[in-house]
Amino acid sequence: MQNLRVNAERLWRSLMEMAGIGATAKGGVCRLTLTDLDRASRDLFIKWCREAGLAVSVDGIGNIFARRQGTDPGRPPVAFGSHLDTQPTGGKFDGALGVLAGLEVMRTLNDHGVETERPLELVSWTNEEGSRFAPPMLGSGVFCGVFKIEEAFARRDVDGKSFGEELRRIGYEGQAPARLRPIDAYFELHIEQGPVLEDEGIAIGAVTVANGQRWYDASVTGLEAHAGPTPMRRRRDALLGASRMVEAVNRIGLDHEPAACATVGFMRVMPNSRNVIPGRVDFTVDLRHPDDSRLLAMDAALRRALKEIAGPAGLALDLKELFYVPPAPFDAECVALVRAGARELGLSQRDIGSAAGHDAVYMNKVVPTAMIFVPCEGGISHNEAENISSEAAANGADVLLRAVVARAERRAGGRGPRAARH
Ligand code: HGY
Ligand code: MN
Ligand code: MN
Repeated sequence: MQNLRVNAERLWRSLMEMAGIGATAKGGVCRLTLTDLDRASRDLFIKWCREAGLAVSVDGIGNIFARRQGTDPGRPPVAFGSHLDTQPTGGKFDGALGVLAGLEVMRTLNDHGVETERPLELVSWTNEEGSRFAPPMLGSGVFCGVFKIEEAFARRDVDGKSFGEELRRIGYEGQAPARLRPIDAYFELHIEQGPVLEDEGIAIGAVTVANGQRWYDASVTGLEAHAGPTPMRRRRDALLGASRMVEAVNRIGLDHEPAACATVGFMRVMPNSRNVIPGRVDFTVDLRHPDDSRLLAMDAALRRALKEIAGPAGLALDLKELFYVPPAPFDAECVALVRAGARELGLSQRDIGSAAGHDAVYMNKVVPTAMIFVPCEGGISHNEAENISSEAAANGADVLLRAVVARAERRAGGRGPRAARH
């Protein structure tokens, strides 16, 4: 194991080929969940898994599992993976790195004839991003029992298409039960999506906690009216009210700095006509914090602020909390395997928190889980300019390889790993 390294060129080729599915003119990727492009990426991933001799199964919510048998097939598998769906102006590596580095781990073990006692399972989760169908992490959420599959199937996109219809349309409503089964541990490699590792010149982040999140849908209703004859003081302008609310959301984030985040990322103005005073505005709110009590304080501040803006302006406010996930400290034993992998490779490392949500956040509720971060250029992500070096991709995959094999080889009772058999 000591000298085992992934094939960095092969990993990079796979990343670039996958990035070609949904490639945008600006060098990013738009591969929204359950679209034809998502289907194409799934088909390619499954083709590669089968070429690597993995047994592929798809569950009822479209999660894809690719299994490498262990010498003791009855033991719960060590799982690892991420997601292939992207944001509308996403990058090549958010999600895809974790899935394809996992595939590279399987290919590398095959190349060197390494067997592991516990089986290994590579996972590609459905709808991690939550951009087309909110809330996010629906595939892992159903698997981990956070959502009922019926709830997921009923979710609709902005065009009114349902999750269930679209999953069936792309042919990925699988036969395997979409529910938890015995899994020994879960690891997820992901780009940091923030600036810390790059700023500090550090190669590997051992993720110790994922921030809590609260997502909301807000609707502000005023009165559509003619932009000309309607006197300024007689207006009930929904967009003016919503604009003040956006400012209030930003203020809440600043009031809880440095660990807080508060974002309005989506807004729909109706009727969105230049000479009509907007009668209704729908928008989203995304609050995050590593401390649950601070996140709750941000929630209270949000409800208060929006009400105080809507009332005097004669606007009706409807605020629904769509999604809440508490902060998630990861499993100490699994995090220690990430640190040990980086140490064995002589890579610089630090503990770090995740301000982004990941499928690992839900897996962490039900099995021992840890994440590995690698730096991304400028800390930029959810942006077509998202970029990493081939070296960072290989570093992350090499740490993933070590953590997964060490976990799969650990003897009962948590004692250290046996030497993996070649
Ligand atoms: O929103 C998130 O943190 C993740 O990218 N879905
Ligand atoms: Mn992601
Ligand atoms: Mn993302």
